[in-house]
Amino acid sequence: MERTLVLLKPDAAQRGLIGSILSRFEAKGLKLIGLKMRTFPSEHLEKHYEVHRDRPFFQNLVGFMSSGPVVALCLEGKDAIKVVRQMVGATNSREAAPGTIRGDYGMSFSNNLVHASDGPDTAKSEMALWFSDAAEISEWEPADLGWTYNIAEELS
Ligand code: 3AN
Repeated sequence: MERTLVLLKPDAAQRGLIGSILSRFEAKGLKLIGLKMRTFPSEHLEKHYEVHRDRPFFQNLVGFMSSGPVVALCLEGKDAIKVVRQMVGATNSREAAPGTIRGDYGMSFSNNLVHASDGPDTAKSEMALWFSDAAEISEWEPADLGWTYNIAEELS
C-alpha cells in the first residue's frame, strides 16, 4: 500500500468543488486517512514549493496557495501515487484529458485545483510537512476492502 499527499487548492474551495473532487477519490477506492482544512501561512507553502523557489512563478504560486483555504488529504491505496496523478491530469487544465479532475473542472494553468505528490520521495517529504503529527493520520480498515481489491491476488 502506498500513501500520497493531495491538496485541494483555494480555487477548489472558492468554486465549491471540494466535495465533488473528494468524492472522486472515495469512489475510486482510495482510502482517506488524513483530512484537514486551513488557510496556511506563506512560510508553509514556501516549504512545500521549495523546488520551485527560483522559478519566476514562485511568488504568485505561494500567494495563490496562501490566499484561502487548502484542504490537505492523505490517501492510501495500491499504487496510490500513480493512480492519483492520473486522476488529476496534466498541469495545464486546458490540456488535461477529459475524465481527469483538471480536465473536467478547470480552465487554468495556475489555478489548477489540485496538487498531488509526483513520486515516492516527494510523497514521503510532503506527508511529513503536511501531516507532521501522526495523530492526524487515521489507521482504519474499510469494510469493503475485499471488494475493492482481490486480496489474495493483489494485497498478499
Ligand atoms: P503539478 O502540480 O502538475 O505537479 P508542478 O509541480 O510542476 O505541477 O508545478 C506546481 C505548480 O506550479 C503547478 N500546479 C502550477 O500551478 C505552477 N506552475 C508550474 N509551472 C508553471 C509555469 N511554467 N508557469 C506558471 N505556473 C506554473
